[in-house]
Amino acid sequence: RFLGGRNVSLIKLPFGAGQKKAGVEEAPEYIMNSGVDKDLKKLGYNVEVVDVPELKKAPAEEGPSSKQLYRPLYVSTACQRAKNVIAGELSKGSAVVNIGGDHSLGIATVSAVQEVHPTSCLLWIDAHADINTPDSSPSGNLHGCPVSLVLGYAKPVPPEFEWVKTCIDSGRVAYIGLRDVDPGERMLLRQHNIPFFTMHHVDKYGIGRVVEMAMAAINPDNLRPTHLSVDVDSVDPSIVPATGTRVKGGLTFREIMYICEAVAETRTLVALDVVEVNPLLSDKEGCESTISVARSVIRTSFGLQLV
Ligand code: 4U7
Ligand code: MN
Ligand code: MN
Ligand code: MN
Repeated sequence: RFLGGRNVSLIKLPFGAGQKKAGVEEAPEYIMNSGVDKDLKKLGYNVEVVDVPELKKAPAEEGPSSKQLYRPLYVSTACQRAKNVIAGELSKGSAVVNIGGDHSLGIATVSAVQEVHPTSCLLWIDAHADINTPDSSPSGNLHGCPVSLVLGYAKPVPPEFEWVKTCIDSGRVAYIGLRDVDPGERMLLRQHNIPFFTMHHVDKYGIGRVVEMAMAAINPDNLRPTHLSVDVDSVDPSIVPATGTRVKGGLTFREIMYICEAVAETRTLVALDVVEVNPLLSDKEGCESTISVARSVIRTSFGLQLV
């Protein structure tokens, strides 16, 4: 019942204006060069590499913005473009790997996945909940807001994002890895009863039961296609230092691998996001370690090859 069949499109999304640190737009090149295409071919997939280089080009004018948001026009334009490319690949019946780039691209990835696979569930692996509304955002950075936009919680919607549909409901979204959640975000999570598993829960129950509970909440019988969105800052900064918003006490290498294995086992994966790698924020060794985790996430989510 593997929904993506044997075709996978690796989509390079060199975009970083959802936050303020330069370098995250360089990540797709580094991640691709690590050999993820060969990994997937070895697993028996037909692989297509799709680049969206125009995401690097900022629009000439940002225009006066409401809400104190950072570069909303650029983020909106890039996400609209990325959404169309991703939806095009999904429409061919392929699974997609969305290689970011910062997590504001979640606006594009969720919009595309929900358009083509409208019943799919979303598993968001992150130190952060990324559910700030433009009003609640402490930073103005849109990589902290994608979930609120696709759930329709951003009210009023900033004019730049009027194209974004409320495309998923809270019953199909779950989080694992949280450990840095803002007050406005906590309120929304509670108010809408969104299942979230923090690092405290991972310690308390173990990753096995946490993944079981998360998937039971959003995809109980594996009847839904699954969209797995991996922010690499979910993983502990000791092995993933090359990322913009590090938070101590993250997932171990085995814990992130376990999540990917469990999703692979469901045979329901249609979309995987790997975002927030910033090769410029660490030394050579830290950068290699980070890229290697990103590569392992991709390989493992598309196939169990433990022994
Ligand atoms: B990421 C933050 F305030 N919540 O909104 C914000 F702590 O995609 C961080 O998960 C957001 O890396 C991090 O700016 C976004 C902050
Ligand atoms: Mn994060
Ligand atoms: Mn994130
Ligand atoms: Mn981050």
